[in-house]
Amino acid sequence: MKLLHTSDWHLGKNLEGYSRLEEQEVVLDYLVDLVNKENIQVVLIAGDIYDTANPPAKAEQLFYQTLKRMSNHGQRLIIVISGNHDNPERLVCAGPLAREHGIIMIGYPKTTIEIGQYGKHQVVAAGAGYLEIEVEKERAVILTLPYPSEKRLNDVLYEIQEEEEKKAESYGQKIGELFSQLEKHYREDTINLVVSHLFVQGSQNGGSERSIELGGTYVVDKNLLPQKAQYIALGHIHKPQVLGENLRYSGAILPFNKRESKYKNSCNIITVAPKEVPLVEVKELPNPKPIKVYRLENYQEALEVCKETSKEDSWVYLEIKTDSYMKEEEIKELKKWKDSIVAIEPILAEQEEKEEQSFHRELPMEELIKDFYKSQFQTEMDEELYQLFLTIIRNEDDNETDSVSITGNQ
Ligand SMILES: [Mn+2]
Repeated sequence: MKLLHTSDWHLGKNLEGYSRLEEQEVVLDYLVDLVNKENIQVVLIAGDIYDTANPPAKAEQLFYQTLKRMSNHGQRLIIVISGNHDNPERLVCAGPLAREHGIIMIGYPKTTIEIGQYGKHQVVAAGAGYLEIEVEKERAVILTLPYPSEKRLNDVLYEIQEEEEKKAESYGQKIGELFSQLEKHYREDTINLVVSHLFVQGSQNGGSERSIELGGTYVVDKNLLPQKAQYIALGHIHKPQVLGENLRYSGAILPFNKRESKYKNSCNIITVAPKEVPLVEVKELPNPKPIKVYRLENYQEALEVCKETSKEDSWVYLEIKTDSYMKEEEIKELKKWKDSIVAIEPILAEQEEKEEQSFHRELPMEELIKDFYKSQFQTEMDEELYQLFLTIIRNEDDNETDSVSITGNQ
């Protein structure tokens, strides 16, 4: 069986207010060509299809168009799960229409998919959190775990009141327990896979996480994932990475901010048969409009950069050292040369000194977070969020909080 693993499309995401849909379209076009060229039979999309729970109509349109083209009239199976950015109910609401195109959409952990025909293929067995597919006489058992917020996880794992004490178990333990139940569906004559949207320990963050999954609360140890799985297709971290031969983040389809521009984006092609070690090929994705960051000594240098880059398709950040705030005419002049300047950040001399100092000083966590927040969002952290942060680092009992709304940007 030949599969494609991709995730974190974040359709509808903006860069400082600028739409990225055109770029997303270019990359998705590439993926449609790729699945045809490589004769991919099954596509796994591991969550964060959209950037927000309420995506713009154009983003939804792009999603449906892409799935339709990828499926090629149901010749190819596509399995989509929700990530922390997706609204699970909304993501799957086109499911009944998608089915005849061979598209399976899963919003919540422990969802049971209907058995039967999907496009040209079959779901031959299914239960809460798993399905068995048949594609050209080969069978695969796929465990599906869409983003499991702590609340969703409690809802699906413990339905009975008596199990209240189990809620106190760590997030990782709960995930481990769920997987050890699901893993029983694996067989020797099937290809055994997982698709999930999770923060697994060992991941290097991609750059856009401003998450409060600090202190390990929402992190899952990789040893708690099904050891018998031949391939585990993960979404959530935007930087592609290998946590084990069979355990990978495909990474996002584009760099979504300047920190993410430091690495290349890719997707994975997996060729696998029952009982065999899969063959994984990493395919680099096109980056139609790269994000470039320039740190400049003065206004003149900035002007030079704008002239040099005026003809190329790129997003530009200018960080300009200056003694005073920049004049409006100067900003206009820069934008006249380069129209895709996303931000001009004056670095005042005193600010630079402070940056250097704070780098060397050892501040308590309570103060560092305020500085960090201010440097990231150019505004003071509000009191509610600050208190929430304190609660977490002081390790108070916070099990009832649903982390979806406050988890970061990944
Ligand atoms: Mn994401």
